[in-house]
Amino acid sequence: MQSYDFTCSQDIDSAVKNMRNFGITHVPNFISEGELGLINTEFEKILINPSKAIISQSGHPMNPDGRTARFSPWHNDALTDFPEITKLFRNDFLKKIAEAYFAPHEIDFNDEVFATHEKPAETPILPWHFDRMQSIKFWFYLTDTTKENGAFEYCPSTHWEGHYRAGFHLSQGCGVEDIPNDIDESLIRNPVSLELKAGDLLIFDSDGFHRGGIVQPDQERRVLRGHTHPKNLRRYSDKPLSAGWWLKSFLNINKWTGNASKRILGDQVQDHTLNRKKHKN
Ligand SMILES: O=C(O)CCC(=O)C(=O)O
Ligand SMILES: [Fe+2]
Repeated sequence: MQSYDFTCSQDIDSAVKNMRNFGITHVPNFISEGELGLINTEFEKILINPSKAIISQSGHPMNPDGRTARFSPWHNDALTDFPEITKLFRNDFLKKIAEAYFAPHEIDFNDEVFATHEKPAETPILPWHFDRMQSIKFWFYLTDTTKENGAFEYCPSTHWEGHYRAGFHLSQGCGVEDIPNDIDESLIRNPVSLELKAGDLLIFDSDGFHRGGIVQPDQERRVLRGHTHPKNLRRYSDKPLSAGWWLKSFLNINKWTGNASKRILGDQVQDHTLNRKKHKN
């Protein structure tokens, strides 16, 4: 069995400690064999069947033959239409980890769940980035997954860098949607490919640098992931007169304070991190 510096047993304190230190944690054998079969069947349905608990179903934003669905495990129909997936993302152990990670702040626990089915392609499922919207994600592969299947990659401990990058841009008056988040590949160090068994639990802070791998010919990747956000999180667009709206306006003094509110960078040492609006993350 593959194990990492951040692998731990099913224990809240160890998981939260790993999340703090590495931005990621791996808990082997979370879903039983029996449940996995049922979850795979529901996964196939969630991508195409109609249900009021489904928010959207579409092609994958970056994987040409892939599919994705967004689902609310808290909708009244969720437990009837997709019982196993709903129970998985309402799980109390997951909730306790999320609460402990953000305490004393309140959270929206797994307010959205994504099912993604990726197919062979020439390009990575997603390029190196950190998410513009703050979250932790509960992630499960539904089949044993290696690099051949386009395994997820993460740079442990970069969640601190993403956290402060995002905070810096927001305080400078950049909107959430405009945060430069596609990381220049030449800055990537010590990436880890998450080659895991079906049903292992992976949790990561999406402020850490991460990407999807490349699905090789004749392979597939099946992922279920739940997104947990801090409550009342600032979203992509700002309502007039909201805090974010004022920060974006000329009244934000940080826009006028030059190098008093930021570090200088030499012309040859510019940051080439790009903003990307091609897909939601
Ligand atoms: O699908 C992948 O491997 C990357 C997913 C991702 O970027 C995310 O969940 O934030
Ligand atoms: Fe992401």
